[in-house]
Amino acid sequence: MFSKIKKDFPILKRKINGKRLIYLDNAATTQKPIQVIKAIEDFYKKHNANILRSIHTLGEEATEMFEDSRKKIAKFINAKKEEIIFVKNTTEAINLVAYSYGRKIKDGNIVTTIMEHHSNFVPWQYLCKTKNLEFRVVDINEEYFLNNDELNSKIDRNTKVVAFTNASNVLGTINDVKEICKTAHENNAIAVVDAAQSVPHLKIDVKDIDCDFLAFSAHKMLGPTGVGILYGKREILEEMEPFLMGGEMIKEVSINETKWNDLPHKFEAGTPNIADVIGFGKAIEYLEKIGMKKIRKHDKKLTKYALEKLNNDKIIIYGPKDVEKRVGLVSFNIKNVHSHDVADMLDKKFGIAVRSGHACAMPLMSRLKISSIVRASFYIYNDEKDIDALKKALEKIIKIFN
Ligand code: C6P
Repeated sequence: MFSKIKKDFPILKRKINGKRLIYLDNAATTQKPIQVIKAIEDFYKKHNANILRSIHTLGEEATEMFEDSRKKIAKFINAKKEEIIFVKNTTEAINLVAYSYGRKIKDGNIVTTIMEHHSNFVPWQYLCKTKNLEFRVVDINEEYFLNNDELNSKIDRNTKVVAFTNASNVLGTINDVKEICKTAHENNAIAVVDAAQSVPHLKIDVKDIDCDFLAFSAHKMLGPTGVGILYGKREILEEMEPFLMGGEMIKEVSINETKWNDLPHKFEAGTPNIADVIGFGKAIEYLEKIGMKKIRKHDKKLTKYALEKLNNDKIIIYGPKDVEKRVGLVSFNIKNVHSHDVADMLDKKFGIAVRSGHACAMPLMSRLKISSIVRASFYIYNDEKDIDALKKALEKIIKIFN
């Protein structure tokens, strides 16, 4: 099945610097299948109208298609449709929580971890600074897992929010979300899960995890850019004040007062990214047709293969050894060669796209005592041949630089 998937992705036919494109930058954003591209085109060609406003045929069609996507996404993570809020990306989803929920916090501490992407670090650090709250950061151990003892001691009765990633975009480490949410709740804190790198790879069930908030981006799972999802528990969202104010998030406005709209619209001010939300619905359909279990199996197979193939005394690999405990990405450095030089050469000489740099995780870079990494990240259209090509190219780069 996975061998046939490539044909659905037109961009994979491209040549880069005369070579077949080998796309290994999926943790940054994945490529889009023709089904998603066509769904967006079809919307603009046949159904384009604003939603929830106009009672004409196009308006009703657009609203139905948009809300249908919301239902698909809700089902995908086992949430209720009114618990799915459309934003523009994971970053905005987390900022919404830090701003709207954060506004109610008066004292105490917020716990996060050293392996966070800046999106789940900076908003909390800023909230702590502006509200005079204590900002606590849990470290990792030598095996690249969160330090459990430290986690359990840093979360205490004064903790208001535990904000942590389900899977690290640098290490690949999968954290025990269920257990961390439980610890947060035992201390009357809420749990905010950054699922940007987990929802594309793992079957996520928000009821089973029992998180209070979960954030992810469509563009990292075959969907378009400009669409993010914030899942929030209904009872918590009901109590929160809106983040942005304007059209469609109101029920009634007078000179003296405004009544907020019902969920989820209370948090969706203004015209949303209608076409791309509909495109994301198609991406969910595509992933479900393959099945998240199969996607995870493929992911583990490629990660295991990559870890074996990149085993070289000139290459330093970061992240857990056990593929059961990591998502489909491998970060590494070639000794004495800057990550940007490696990435540049992979692109220019071999047509291989990888990410290089600090990967928006500067606190983690400092912790690892490095300034940057090279990262190869996989998705459903990658195969062993792509990794073989990466291995060969890296061996040549090692020779050139030595
Ligand atoms: N990481 C990467 O190359 P946005 O940009 O808002 O869609 O996603 C932000 C984000 C939040 N959390 C994690 C764990 C992430 O990996 C990302 C995005 C990309 O690693 C772009 S920096």
